[in-house]
Amino acid sequence: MAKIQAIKAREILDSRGTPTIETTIWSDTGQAAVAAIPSGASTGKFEAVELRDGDPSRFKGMGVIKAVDNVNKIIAPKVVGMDPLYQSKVDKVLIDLDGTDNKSKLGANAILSVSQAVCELGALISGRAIFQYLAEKYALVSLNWSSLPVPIFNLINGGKHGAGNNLDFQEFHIYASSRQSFGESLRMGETVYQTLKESLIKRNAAYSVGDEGGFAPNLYTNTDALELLVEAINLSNFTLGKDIFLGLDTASNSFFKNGKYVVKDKSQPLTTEEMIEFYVQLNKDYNLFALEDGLKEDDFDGWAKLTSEIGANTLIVADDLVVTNKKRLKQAIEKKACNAVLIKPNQIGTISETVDVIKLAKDSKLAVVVSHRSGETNDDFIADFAVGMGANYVKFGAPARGERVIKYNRMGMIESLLKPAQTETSKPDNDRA
Ligand code: 2PG
Ligand code: MG
Repeated sequence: MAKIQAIKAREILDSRGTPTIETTIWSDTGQAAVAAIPSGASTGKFEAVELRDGDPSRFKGMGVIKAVDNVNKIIAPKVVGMDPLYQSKVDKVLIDLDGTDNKSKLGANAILSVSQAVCELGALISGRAIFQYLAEKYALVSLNWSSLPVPIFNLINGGKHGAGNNLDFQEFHIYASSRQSFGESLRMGETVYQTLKESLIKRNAAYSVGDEGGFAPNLYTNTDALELLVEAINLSNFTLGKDIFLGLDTASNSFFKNGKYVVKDKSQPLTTEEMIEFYVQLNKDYNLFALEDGLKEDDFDGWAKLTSEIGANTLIVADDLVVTNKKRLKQAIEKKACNAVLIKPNQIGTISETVDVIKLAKDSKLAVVVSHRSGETNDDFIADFAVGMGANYVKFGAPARGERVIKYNRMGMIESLLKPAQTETSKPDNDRA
C-alpha cells in the first residue's frame, strides 16, 4: 500500500492573471502529482463555493491564501498517511472535513486541488496514464482512438468572456463531425479559426481575443456572429451540417434583466416564451447542434419547454442549471429539462462526486460534455478526465492560447497513444452526421 507523505498548496496565477490554487502531493513511493484549479467568470449561483480572501490590499480581494492555508493546515494533517488509490475514501474525508453543502468552509478550490492531485498520484503509482487509470477504475468507457470525445471549439467570445465587446451570447461554437479522428477535427477547427480571423481583418473588425481565445468583435447582433461562422466555414471549403455544425452557449443568466431576456437581435426584452421562439428560429436558420444555458439557471420549466421544442435534434446542454450537482441533475432529469449535461469538476469540488454525476447522466442517456473554465491554467488533467470518463464531447475553448491548446494537444497525444500505427485518419461511420 502506498501512502500520501506530504501535501503542499500555493497560490499561482491563472490565464486571466487572477490567483488560483496549485497543490502538490507526494507519496512514500517517491512520486509527486501537481493539480492547478481553474476558475469561472460566468459562475452559476448553485456552484460549490470558490474561496477567495476578499482582502482588497492583495490582488483586489481575489487572493486564495485562505484556501491555500486550508489545504496546508487543515486538510493535509487528515489526508497524509492515506492511500492515494482510494479516491472515494479521501474524497469522503474532504467532504466531511468541510461539512457544508456547498464546500463554503474550506473552499471547493482547496478541496478539488487535493482530490485531483490524489487522482493523478493514484495513476502514477499504478503506472498508468491518467485517462487509462480512470477508465480502469470506473469502467465507464472502453478506450478506443476512434471514439474519443468530439471537440467543441469556441470561436467567438461574448458576454462575460468577450473582452468588453457587445455580444450578449457568451460562446459561439463549431463542432467537427464525429466522423473524423480527433487530430483531423482539430485541424478543421483551426482552419475555420484562421479563416474567421482573415474575414475579420478584411472587414477592419477587431480580431483581438476574449477569455477563451475566441475572437471578440463588436457586431450589430448575435445572429451576425453566427453568420460570420457560416461564412468562415464556407470559405474553408467545409459543408455546414455535414463536416461542421454550429452551437451556442448563450449563458443567458448574464442578459436576464428585470424578468426578461435582453438581446440586441430584438428591439424589446423577451419573455421566456419569446426567448424560446427566438431559439426555435435560430435553430431553423442554423440547424444548431447544441444550445447550452439557453435559459436561466433556475427555470426548470422553461428548460423543459425548450427541450420539448428543439431537443429532438439539438443538444440542450445544462451548465448553470445543473452545476455538476447530482441533486440538481436528478431534478433536471425528472423534469426532462435537458438532454445533455456540462461537467466541470470545480462546480462540485471532488473527483468522486463528479464521477457520480457522470454515471447518473450516462444511466439516463444524457450526453456528457466535459468542460474547462474560462479562467484556466496549463493543467491538462481535464483532457485525461474526459477520455477516462467516456465523455461524448469536450469543450476547451478556441484552438488557440496556451492554456486552451495544452488540453487539445493532450487529446491528440491520447489519440496517438491509443491509435495503432499506420491507421488512416477516417473513422468507421458512427451514428452522428
Ligand atoms: C461556461 C464556462 C466555460 P465559465 O459557461 O461554460 O466555457 O465559462 O468558466 O466562465 O463559467
Ligand atoms: Mg456554460
